[in-house]
Amino acid sequence: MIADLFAGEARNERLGADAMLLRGFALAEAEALLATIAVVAEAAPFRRMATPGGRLMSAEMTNAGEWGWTSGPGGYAYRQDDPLSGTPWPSLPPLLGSLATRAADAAGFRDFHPDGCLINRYARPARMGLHQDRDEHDLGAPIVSVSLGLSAVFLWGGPERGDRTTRWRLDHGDVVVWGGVSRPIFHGVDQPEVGAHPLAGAYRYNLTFRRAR
Ligand code: MD3
Ligand code: FE
Repeated sequence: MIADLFAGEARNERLGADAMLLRGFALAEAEALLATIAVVAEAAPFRRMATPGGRLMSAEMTNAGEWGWTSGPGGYAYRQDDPLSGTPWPSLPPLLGSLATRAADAAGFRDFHPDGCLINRYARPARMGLHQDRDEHDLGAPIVSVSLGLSAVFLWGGPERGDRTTRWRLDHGDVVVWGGVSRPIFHGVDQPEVGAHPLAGAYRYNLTFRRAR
């Protein structure tokens, strides 16, 4: 297949200032990443978290690394312990950390060393509405996002909630790096496409590597 000639080779697109889509950047490691997600989820199972307003988010989440993002009646917070077990989140496997560092580097952000990885799992009709990520201490650090499994349309807005959005299809193995002026931009993601992915079944996974502290 022609596509195989390009497997693992990044094809880059600019979403906006300081936001770079590295097509296929994680393709060579995708199976290992999915296996790692399964190991993490044995210790820290996927769960739907409650919003501060009392609704359940439709995406299921878990975390790896020193700091894990959580949501509940008390608000949003990065925590070192999984509230379900009271024990630390599973450690961030070196494979994941180095992938994030390499992707950030490829997008021009040097020395990115994440201290947490939020793992989102979407099965239709799960989606994520427009929001900003601003719970991180150092908003100067980028976020690296890796998409696996079923494809979905990502919505990329502006600094105000009502700003127009552009739509980007994120496929298995795609990596996006967001830093600088892109950090406070409103964004969200539609439910995954219909179907089954050969490696991930009915799911889309998204890993976001973050510097929380
Ligand atoms: C742009 N996740 O976990 S990843 C999230 O597909 C989140 O699961 C979506 O938004 C998902 O917070 C989109 C892309 C992403 C992640 C963080 C960002 C884009 C971002 C932070 C700032 C700007
Ligand atoms: Fe986000």
